[in-house]
Amino acid sequence: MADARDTICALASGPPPSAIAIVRISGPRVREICASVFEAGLPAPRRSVFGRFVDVSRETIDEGLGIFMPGPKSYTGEDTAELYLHGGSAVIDHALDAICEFPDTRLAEPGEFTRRAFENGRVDLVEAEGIADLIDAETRAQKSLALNQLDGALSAQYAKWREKLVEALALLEVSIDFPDEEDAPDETTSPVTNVLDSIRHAFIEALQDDEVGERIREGFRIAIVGPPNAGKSSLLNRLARREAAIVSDIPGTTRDVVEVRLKIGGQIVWIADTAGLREAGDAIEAEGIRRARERAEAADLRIHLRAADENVDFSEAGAGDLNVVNKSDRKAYPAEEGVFILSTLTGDGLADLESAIADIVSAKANRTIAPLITRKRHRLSLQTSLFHVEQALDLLGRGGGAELVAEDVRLAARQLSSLVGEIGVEEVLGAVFSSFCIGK
Ligand SMILES: Nc1nc2c(ncn2[C@@H]2O[C@H](COP(=O)(O)OP(=O)(O)O)[C@@H](O)[C@H]2O)c(=O)[nH]1
Ligand SMILES: [Mg+2]
Repeated sequence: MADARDTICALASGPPPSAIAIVRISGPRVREICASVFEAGLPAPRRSVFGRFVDVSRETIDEGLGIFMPGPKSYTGEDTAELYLHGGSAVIDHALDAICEFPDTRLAEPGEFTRRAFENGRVDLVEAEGIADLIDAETRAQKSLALNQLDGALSAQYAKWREKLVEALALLEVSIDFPDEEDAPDETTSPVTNVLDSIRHAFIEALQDDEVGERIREGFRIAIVGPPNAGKSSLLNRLARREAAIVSDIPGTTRDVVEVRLKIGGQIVWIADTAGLREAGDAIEAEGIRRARERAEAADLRIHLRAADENVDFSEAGAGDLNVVNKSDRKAYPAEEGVFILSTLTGDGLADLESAIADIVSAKANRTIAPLITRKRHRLSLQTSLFHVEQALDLLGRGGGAELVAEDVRLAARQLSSLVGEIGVEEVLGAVFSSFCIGK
């Protein structure tokens, strides 16, 4: 990322043409830019003013509303301004060109406004991720997850745990500072153990969430599995309502995993069509089958598909999987509890399967009201933190020295600090902010 002292500008609204375009500016030159670009001069703070916008040669850019928001109480914490223009590309280009005429002023990189907000302490890292997620949210569930993260609810929980760890640390310091006092260890060890134990329980509980936060954010994974020619690719195409996978009567046609992204039951769902499970014909098919099994194992839901005119055997299916018999147009299959009967050729029975998938997925999503962990980064931090807490408890149990225990507690606390970005690891910051769109 470039120098924070530059003044940055960007189109903050969607691509042109649109009714209105919002151009955003942030940085030390905002006052100077507004004083010149707003024809009537620098407006009063936080007041929207209507007027003409002009470039350095006093040529009209457009007319519209403008707001000047002085730092530090602005989105980025710096002086910022927003121009509401007509949303045509010539207007937007002219406005951005005119602003970039000013010294040390340039177009913003993706996420740079939010990065500055983070650097100026306006949001922490978890909240910044919430902002990005809110913009990317396609489902209500994703939206409420993002809002919960953006308003600091998650950060508050992590902060609370961190405080507890610091509390444990303080108790340990007592026994480090007064090692000779007879009763010191007994008096302090037990409260430390209690604090650490309650944190351990809280971490384990948060981690045992079936990854529901990640699934809501990234999508639930469904795998269609079964023998060759059962109609797996046909089913995928039916669910996707397009020809995503190749259908043929040649067994072994599907060799790699074909995935489509759909919205079912108010959730994002990835449905994977896989190679038919059989003795492989060649090395490529064998690899396809290996991938099929791997995908099935990792999936949140498996659809076991069989053809009615073949040997129907669901012995591989596990509890919670969906058992489906296809090609009912070719051969009638007797109704059976827990088995969906359909024909991807005629479409019979498909609606029932779809609504069953919807029910399962939304039940999974609604298992917890507000899952804590929404991405791998959080999970890894929490797991590492838990590791150190357990290490500390183990040491305490074996009568280990307070210094050693304290070191693990410190490492556990550090993980939570880096999670919210208090201790900035540059690569983490880069990874988080580069996923943003320009203008945010
Ligand atoms: N009669 C009938 N044929 C089907 C049905 N579904 C798939 N097929 C046919 O079965 C063959 C294998 O289908 P495909 O989707 O490629 O199966 P996959 O190997 O499991 O992916 C193709 O010739 C399809 O046209 C169905 O419901 N009824
Ligand atoms: Mg196939």
